[in-house]
Amino acid sequence: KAYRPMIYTSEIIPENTLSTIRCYSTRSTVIQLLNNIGSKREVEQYLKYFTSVSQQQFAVIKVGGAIITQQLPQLASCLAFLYHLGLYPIVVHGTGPQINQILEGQGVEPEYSNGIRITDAKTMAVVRRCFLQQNLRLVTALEKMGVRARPITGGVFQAQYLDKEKYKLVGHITSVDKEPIEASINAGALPILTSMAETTSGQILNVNADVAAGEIARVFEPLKIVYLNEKGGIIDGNTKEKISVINLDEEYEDLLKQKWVKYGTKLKLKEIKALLTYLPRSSSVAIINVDDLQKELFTDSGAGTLIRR
Ligand code: X2W
Repeated sequence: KAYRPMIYTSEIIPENTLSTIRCYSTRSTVIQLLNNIGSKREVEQYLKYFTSVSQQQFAVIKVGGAIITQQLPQLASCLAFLYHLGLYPIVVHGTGPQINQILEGQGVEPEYSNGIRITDAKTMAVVRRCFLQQNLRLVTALEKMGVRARPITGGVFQAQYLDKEKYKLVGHITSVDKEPIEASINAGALPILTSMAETTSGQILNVNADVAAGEIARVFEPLKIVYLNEKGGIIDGNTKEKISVINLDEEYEDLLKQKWVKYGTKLKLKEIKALLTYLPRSSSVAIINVDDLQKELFTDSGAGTLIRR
């Protein structure tokens, strides 16, 4: 049986939780957060729902590289909150902005096609370094909050070259090994994944983190799929307003024809469309800001952009 450090079930949430939590130094965060979100009844209802499945099926959370730079404390405390409730999201992170910063520092213009980085060997060295650095940053920030976190920087994504001529060292994921992730969760540690993949002959390839997170969601079929971005959702390029819901069955074709839907946004939407077509109809993807994570998980109203079929 998988190890859960703490589960607050319906008996303890309303009355006794707060006193139980105080035994732990980081638990004050939990108290604060519980007070910030929804009613206790709502929180309790969602906790029951989230603990009704196996631990690895709670959530997949994709963290954009920009979040690690701009909102690391908020991110770490959100993940700590979940961890201390006994909820273990599978975290997949990117590192796009950090790669670009280093490349620009070297006088190299980052090159993309369709939102995918063209990754030559020199660029791949930067990609790898950034992934390892940002992974360590995230894991360290979590450990400082009393969270056991396991860096998983390889051994999960098997890949082939997406198009060696065009993109060079970029992978198309062909299979996902669940074992390192399950082992981490069973050992009571949050799995923190980079989106690097490898070929059968051991060549490391670069994969877009949105795509890799989608592949993880495909194999684990979690209750929640969350993409954290700094904009807190998808912003309509014409109205400049946040889109609250996208119903893919009705809106996808039109959306893809919009001029503002390009590069990373287009890639993200395509990935999410493929994922939700594959998963049960009840599945949805939320694109939100890290500050709204609790609200998204524990209240009916949610936050950011919800994508469903
Ligand atoms: C991405 C991987 C990092 C990533 C890249 O090199 O930028 C490809 O495009 P964000 O921060 O989530 O955008 N890989 C092939 O996706 O990071």
